[in-house]
Amino acid sequence: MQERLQQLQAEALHKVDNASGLKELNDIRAAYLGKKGPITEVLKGMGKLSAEERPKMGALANEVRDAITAAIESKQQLLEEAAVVEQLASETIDVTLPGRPVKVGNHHPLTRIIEEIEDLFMGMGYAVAEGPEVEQDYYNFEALNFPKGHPARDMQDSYYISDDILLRTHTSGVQARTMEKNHGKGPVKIICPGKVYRRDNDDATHSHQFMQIEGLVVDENIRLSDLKGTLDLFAKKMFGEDREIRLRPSFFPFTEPSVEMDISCKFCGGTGCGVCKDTGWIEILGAGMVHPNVLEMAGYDSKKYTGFAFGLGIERIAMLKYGVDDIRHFYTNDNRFLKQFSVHE
Ligand code: FA5
Repeated sequence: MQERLQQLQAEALHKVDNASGLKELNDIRAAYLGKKGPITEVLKGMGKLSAEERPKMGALANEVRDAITAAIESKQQLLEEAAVVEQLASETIDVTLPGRPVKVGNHHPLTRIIEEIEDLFMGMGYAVAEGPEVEQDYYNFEALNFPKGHPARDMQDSYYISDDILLRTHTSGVQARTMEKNHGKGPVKIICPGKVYRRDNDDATHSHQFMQIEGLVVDENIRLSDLKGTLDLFAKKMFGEDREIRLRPSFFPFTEPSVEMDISCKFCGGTGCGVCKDTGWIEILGAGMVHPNVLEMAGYDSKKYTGFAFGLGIERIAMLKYGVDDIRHFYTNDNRFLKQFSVHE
């Protein structure tokens, strides 16, 4: 019996030594130390031993079990440590590798122009106002001195939703809304950026949907020279001192007198090209002194108050400032175009 136990110990220790994985080690444990294992089997023969030998064999069997258990435990520790080392090696991150570049977006060129113009006018004490894009005929036309059937309505071919509701053709409706809210009292000094819609044919300088910024100043003693000075300052800040500007007499039912402002064409230097339709000039805004009828309709005493207003096309300004030769580039969202305006590259 003693020999058999020693043989089992040597056999088990050899297998433990050669075990290459935790599963194999568990199988050895079950095979040698389990209830149906060979050691238990050997011990069943204890009854045949003398009373003297029995405790010796019992003690030897315990020693054999303890030796196999200790060998399994230390091997288990070795295998677990090896597994951790292997896992760490396979998950190693090389922190010295350069990172992948993160693409950073940028503001749309039209947003940049709006923000620049807002900053400029806010610096002169203007507040920023808003108005609805789906507008009542009253604010888009009637309150601006365009009665129903007035031929000047044809200047702005409109998208009507019902007889009285349309997509606003200009931001000038905000003039009427703002003055009405003030109940004919006190000064008004606002700009209003926003989208407008017209049934214009799309070409290099026209779009059926575009953006405008409206400006309105109403107070006592506001004169045409105030308008001229404001537009002059605006043009110089936006385009630089060297660009030529001209004011032409024009007509809008809601201003009297009315003017339009042109800037010399950046693409041909004023000699004439496809973009400026061979005129050498590009129109960027309409303006004028607020018509007394418009002041009165909004509740202002036109003998006491006067005002000026202007409405500029944001795309046209962006075209001139950035040298974009076709308005449609602003709407196609072509990344090759947009990323030229990135401040990050
Ligand atoms: C108006 O819309 C007037 N409401 C402007 C105004 C405001 C006059 C206050 C007097 C007082 P006009 O239709 O000219 O005016 O348009 C103003 C500007 O919008 C033009 O100078 C031009 O820069 C731009 N614009 C007009 N039509 C288009 C279009 N189809 N596509 C792109 N820009 C346009």
